[in-house]
Amino acid sequence: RMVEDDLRHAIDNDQLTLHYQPQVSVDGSTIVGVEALVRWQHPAHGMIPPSDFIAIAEERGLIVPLSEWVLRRACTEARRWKGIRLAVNVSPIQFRHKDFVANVIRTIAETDFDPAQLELELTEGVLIEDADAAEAAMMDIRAHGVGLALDDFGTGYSSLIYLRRFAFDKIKIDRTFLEYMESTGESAILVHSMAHLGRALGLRVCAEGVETAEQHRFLQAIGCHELQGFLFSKAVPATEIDRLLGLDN
Ligand code: G
Ligand code: G
Ligand code: MN
Ligand code: NA
Repeated sequence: RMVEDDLRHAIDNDQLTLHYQPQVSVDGSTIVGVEALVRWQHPAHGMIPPSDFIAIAEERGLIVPLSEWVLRRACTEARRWKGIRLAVNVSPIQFRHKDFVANVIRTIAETDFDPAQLELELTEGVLIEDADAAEAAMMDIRAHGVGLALDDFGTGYSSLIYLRRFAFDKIKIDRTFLEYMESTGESAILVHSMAHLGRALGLRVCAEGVETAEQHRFLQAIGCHELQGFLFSKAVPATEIDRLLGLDN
């Protein structure tokens, strides 16, 4: 109850903030997008990571207002970053809400954001429950020009079937595959296969969690399109993205 009241208060009183993690071209030279990642600056407990409150928001019926706050803030801030994509995470419960697509489209319109610059990151959990409804919502979103990425790719149960059935533009290879890549060799084979599969299906391939130059070289060699990870940048405040893009304000 207390956490719930606290979180509701945070949503209504701007205690939430967004950080943005750059997504770079595969040679590492150019920022091609940013992923919005929410943080909670709690007056008593300090910075609370999303892993600690997204699940609570989902359980307590707060994920819709929380997500609307995130999308509105992200579109408002990212509007000045011309020519780069804005990626926003979507929770399964948010996605299944009957007004999900309408809410997204309304927020884009109200913030005057270019739908072609927006990409929603869905996880497999989004698709599991009612595949027909999910398919319809995805078609609707894409018809409005918004892109769709399959997040955490490779970690679910039926990722391959989903690629055939659902209209994604991109896969994001989960960072757990990179974590142990150097040590085993098997992970490298899996990452290579996922990149090949994505490309063969005409999808953009993004690798997440890139931390070392060695991983970078490998991911470039196997034909990933985009990279994201601490080697390039952690998630940073909007003003830092301004600086990275050479905007002064
Ligand atoms: O930024 P960090 O590594 O702490 O993020 C942890 C998790 O929280 C990631 O899985 C990320 O997808 C999720 N997350 C971050 N921001 C949002 C958000 O705005 N909405 C949803 N649904 N998940 C988010
Ligand atoms: O599940 P999702 O992909 O949305 O989660 C993004 C999360 O991954 C964020 O919490 C972000 O902080 C984290 N992250 C981004 N880059 C790296 C990285 O290079 N290494 C590690 N360990 N985590 C990362
Ligand atoms: Mn993500
Ligand atoms: Na991910």
